[in-house]
Amino acid sequence: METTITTTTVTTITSTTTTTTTTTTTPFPAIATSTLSEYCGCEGFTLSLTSISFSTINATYEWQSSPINQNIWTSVNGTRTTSTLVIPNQMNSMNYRCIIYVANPSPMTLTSAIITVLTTTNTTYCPPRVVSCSSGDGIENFTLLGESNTGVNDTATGCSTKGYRNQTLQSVSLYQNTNYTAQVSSKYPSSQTLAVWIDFNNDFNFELWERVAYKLLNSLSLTDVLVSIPSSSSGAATGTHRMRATVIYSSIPNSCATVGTFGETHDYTVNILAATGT
Ligand SMILES: [Ca+2]
Ligand SMILES: [Ca+2]
Repeated sequence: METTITTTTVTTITSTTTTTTTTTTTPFPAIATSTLSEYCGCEGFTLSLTSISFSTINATYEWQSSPINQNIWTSVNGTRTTSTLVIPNQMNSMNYRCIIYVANPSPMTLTSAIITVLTTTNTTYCPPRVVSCSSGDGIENFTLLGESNTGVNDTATGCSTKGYRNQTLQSVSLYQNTNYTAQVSSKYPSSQTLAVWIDFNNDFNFELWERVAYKLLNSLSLTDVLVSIPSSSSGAATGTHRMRATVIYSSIPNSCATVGTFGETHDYTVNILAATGT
């Protein structure tokens, strides 16, 4: 977004005097901004105004949303005395604008420039909500040996930026309807709860039925973790899938890390193979 300021200068010359009149027009009284341009299901965002060119004394604000490019506006949360608004979740891509009720020096109603926030929840894998791993919470080592000499062998990983490590270049092949043992450690000694999901239906979401491991890590040492790959009839489709491992301190992890304050997420790739007579 950019602000365009149009300045018109009119100079009138008469035989005896010169008069110069300058008129400045700002096309929008403020510009709507968002902390995210793409909403991906894990982290909400905050709308606010910049380039404000009205008096904020006693002004009130009403944010409105419209399905993208449809110009059908509805109030998001009524009229408020603050110009910022937190949007915790968004189903579809939306436009936002703010109606500004100016009080000073005289009442008038203004409308901000529009902003677009796209929803990418169902078209890409969302990074989880940012949690902290700087105290050692999270995943230090994650090892899972599979078939045909494949395996994830992710060791001494430390604390990832924003608590998220995309290691999907590492791939492990696993049979349907078979149990495996992963070895996982944290750098924090207690209350690190691990969950592992595989997106068997490749819909970019990790549902509860896709959880293949769940274990409390209460040691700095490697802990054996049972990874149970379900049968074909229980949804373990053959082929390539995203695998997500999340550790959260003192809370039950979900794949968006929407609970807890400390933890970390690693993503890997799994190739599910057809069961061989098991
Ligand atoms: Ca890590
Ligand atoms: Ca899924």
